[in-house]
Amino acid sequence: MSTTEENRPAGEAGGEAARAGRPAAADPELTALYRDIEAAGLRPLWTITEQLLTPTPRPRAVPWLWRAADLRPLAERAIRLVPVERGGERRVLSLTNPGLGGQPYAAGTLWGALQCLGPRETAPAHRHTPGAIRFVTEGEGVWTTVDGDACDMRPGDLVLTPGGAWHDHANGGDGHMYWFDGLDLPMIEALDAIFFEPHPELRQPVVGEHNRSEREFRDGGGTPGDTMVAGAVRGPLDPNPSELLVYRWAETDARLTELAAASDEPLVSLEFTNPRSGASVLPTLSCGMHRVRPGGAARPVRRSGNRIYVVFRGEGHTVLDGRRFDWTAGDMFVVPSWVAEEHHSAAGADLFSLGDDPVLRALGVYREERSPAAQEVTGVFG
Ligand code: 1HN
Repeated sequence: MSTTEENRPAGEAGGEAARAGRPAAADPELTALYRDIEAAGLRPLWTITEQLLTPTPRPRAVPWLWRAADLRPLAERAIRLVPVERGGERRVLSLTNPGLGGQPYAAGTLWGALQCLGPRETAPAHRHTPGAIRFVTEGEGVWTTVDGDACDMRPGDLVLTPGGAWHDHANGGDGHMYWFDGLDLPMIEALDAIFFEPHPELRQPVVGEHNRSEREFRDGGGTPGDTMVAGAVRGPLDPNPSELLVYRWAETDARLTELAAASDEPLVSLEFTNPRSGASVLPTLSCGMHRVRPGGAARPVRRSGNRIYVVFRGEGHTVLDGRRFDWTAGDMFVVPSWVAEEHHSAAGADLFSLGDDPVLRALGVYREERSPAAQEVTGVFG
């Protein structure tokens, strides 16, 4: 690059001010340049480089935790007071990250929420481009119908509603039911690719017996080993969602037990996979389950991309960038990109996770970093 008279900053002292967009008062030409750049609808990159190109990710979302003790009674009151109807579509309380300026998102790329249904209620059938997953925390009697396949839901089950699939939730029982909803909605919104369509009927027709995808998978010779991997998916990427729509807790639990027996790590993890390709369950979202061994203290790890955790069983705490987040069953917390996380549990615990990492991997921008030393705890959340 050449340094000519034209682009050399005017004098030593003036250079820094000029780059920062703070023209020295004595330089009317530079003042006029910045005024005219702004008036032309332009921004000079040299004044904003450092805020755009940060050494590591600076997510606007902050580490945060929502307690079951708050979520659960509010959902119960909503069941009593707010009907589930067309227009509103769903009785859902969204995890709203205080770093995101009031947007109803848990993190910049992820929607997380608690959804609930009362006795005999139906959340109306619709479809949209964002993909979703459900992780059941409590209750029974609800099935989610996905393109005609009624998938029964029980605690610990994972149910997929891929982008574009018709879906409704029906409670055929007399109890209340609660589950975690995770969606790629903020990501699809950022891509300006939201499409939504209500189904002409409240409930779409159910085709045949319940749990068709599960039965077809079994009848085709599929085994639980095809539905999850130890650790996390590293290999294939798949633009298609899994055709298997339900991952049952009994199988997840059995696999975690097996993994824990075969290792002395403080934490064992599995990721649910698309059995056809071995990729993540949806092209945009990964789902995992993590068992913290009694007395377990996992080593810190940071990853690019966002994650939401749902505490399924047990209690413990997670250290996020030096702050301790205490949790118990039903709590939900978010780990924004590149925040160091470290899980602990005295009596053992099971955590469900939702991540956006398939997208980062597809784009070649995924990174993770492990550290051998526990973080120093300098604060406590809440
Ligand atoms: C949705 O369709 C569901 O189908 C849940 O249960 C949560 C959040 C935003 C947009 C669509 C559901 C949602 C959603």
